[in-house]
Amino acid sequence: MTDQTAPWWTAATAYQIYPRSFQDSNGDGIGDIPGIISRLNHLSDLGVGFVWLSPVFASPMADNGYDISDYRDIAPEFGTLDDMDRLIAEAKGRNIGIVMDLVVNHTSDEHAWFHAACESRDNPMRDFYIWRDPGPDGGLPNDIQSNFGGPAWTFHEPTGQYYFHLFDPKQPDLNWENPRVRAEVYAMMNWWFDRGVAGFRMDVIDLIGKEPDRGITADGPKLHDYLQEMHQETLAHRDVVTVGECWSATPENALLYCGRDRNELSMVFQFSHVMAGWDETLGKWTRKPVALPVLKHSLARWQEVCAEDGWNSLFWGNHDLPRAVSKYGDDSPEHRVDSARCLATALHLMKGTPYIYQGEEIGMTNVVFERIDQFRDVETLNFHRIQTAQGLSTEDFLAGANLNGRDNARTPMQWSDAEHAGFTTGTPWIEVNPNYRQINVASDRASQDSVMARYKALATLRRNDDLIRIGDFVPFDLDHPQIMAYARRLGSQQITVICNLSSQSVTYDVPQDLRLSGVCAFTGRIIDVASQETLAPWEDIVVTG
Ligand code: TEU
Ligand code: CA
Repeated sequence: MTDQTAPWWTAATAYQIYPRSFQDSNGDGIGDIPGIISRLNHLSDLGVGFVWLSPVFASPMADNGYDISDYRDIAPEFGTLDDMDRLIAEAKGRNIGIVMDLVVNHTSDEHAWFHAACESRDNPMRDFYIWRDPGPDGGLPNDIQSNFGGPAWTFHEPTGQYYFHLFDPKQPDLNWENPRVRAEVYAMMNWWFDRGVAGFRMDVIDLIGKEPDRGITADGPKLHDYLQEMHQETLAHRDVVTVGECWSATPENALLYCGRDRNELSMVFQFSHVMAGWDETLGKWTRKPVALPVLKHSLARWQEVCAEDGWNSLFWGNHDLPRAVSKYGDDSPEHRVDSARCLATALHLMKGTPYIYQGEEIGMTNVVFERIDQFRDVETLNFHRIQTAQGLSTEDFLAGANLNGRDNARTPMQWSDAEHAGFTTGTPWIEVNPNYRQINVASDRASQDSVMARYKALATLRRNDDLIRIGDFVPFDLDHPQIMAYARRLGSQQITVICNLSSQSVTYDVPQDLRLSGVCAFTGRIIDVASQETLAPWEDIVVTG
């Protein structure tokens, strides 16, 4: 049974495509839009409701497209505007919305606006970006650091000022205080809505209210004024989905974005469960295992925050993060499939919109690179330079990069056991993970017990059953080191979810409230959840009654 009045995206399972690595159609080794179109049946087979498409706009690709030089054109290596229109239409024909990536914290330094801004201090577009005179000592205006390492200020010789960039120098930050910038962004968004896109994922949107002079980058004082205005100018009265990437979102400010009466975003990506796995001082470039109770408390807290109002996004990974099965599961041959399935179950039966990052649906693993020249990512290469200059050995750096770097999860989609995993007939832009002969879509499709079969079953449950979509989330035993257990409840219906998120078998004393006789949501078998259950490594028990 489903409630027809709720927004469509509350019943949808989302899928993120990183276009460069999804499917190449012309043998240049780079994934492209015609390639995506040729794989749409894979997505409809999985039961995907909308696709978050990482940037395909015109770009010099300093950050693989997160540096846009023209918001109204497509990068030639990805295709043309016609290809994009065709993708939107073909996806729509399969009931799949295309959600584009709105990268408006910054542009490329090759955007026409930045070219104009660089011409002179009194160019009418100068104020599209953030310029400051050198500091009193003639150096940097202040000590804000870029997320990609080094100062957030780069000196522009010809005009004698510094410009501000929270990412690479090739990604100058837009000046959101300038109403003309905001008007340009809204016009561009409406232009894409008129072309039929189903919404936007908003890149680092919590940074647009920055006040660099006061050292404020995330969650600035004007952030929500801008988001309210954006809603008014673009989203109001459109039946679209929006998800803001907000590294600074906390349980305390989450509802400012996605509360019912706020008129801002459908939901945010928050990262507390991700950052729980980062070292306080060394950041993500070092090993820090996340204890399961920490992870569960974080996820449960967010379920609680959005219990009555707002909406959660649910994700293990994306193009910036390690592969789910390698980070949270066990990617050894013995446990890979079971752990990928169990992680999917644990995440997708919570309340919110689940996001599958391409390849996660077949349990793709982190690639292990041995040399720095195998890496492509600007962030990894910058930090390699910085940290080895500070004395870290390349070997130690590589160990960290293999665990938490961004190229981990950017290797090509593994479609089959054919050469280059069926991704390209040419030379892929980044090496294919050599395990593609064992791990690929073709082999998963052939098996009923595959990771992919589980993702498909989970998407079907969410689409068809209000218990999964809007049922209350009730967690149990949050401090248990191996078991993740919860119930979802709606009226007199309950689903019990018990996952052994470990590589050891566990005997679990099942709380009274989780004991249930009913049917297994995946097999249809009748199950009685007893007072004590022994679960094999990465086994799950999912019963509805
Ligand atoms: O990521 C935001 C961001 O802050 C990341 O750099 C993040 O800190 C890091 O990757 C964590 O591992 C977004 C995009 O998702 C990313 O791909 C872009 O590089 C970045 O914005 C700049 O647009
Ligand atoms: Ca191509």
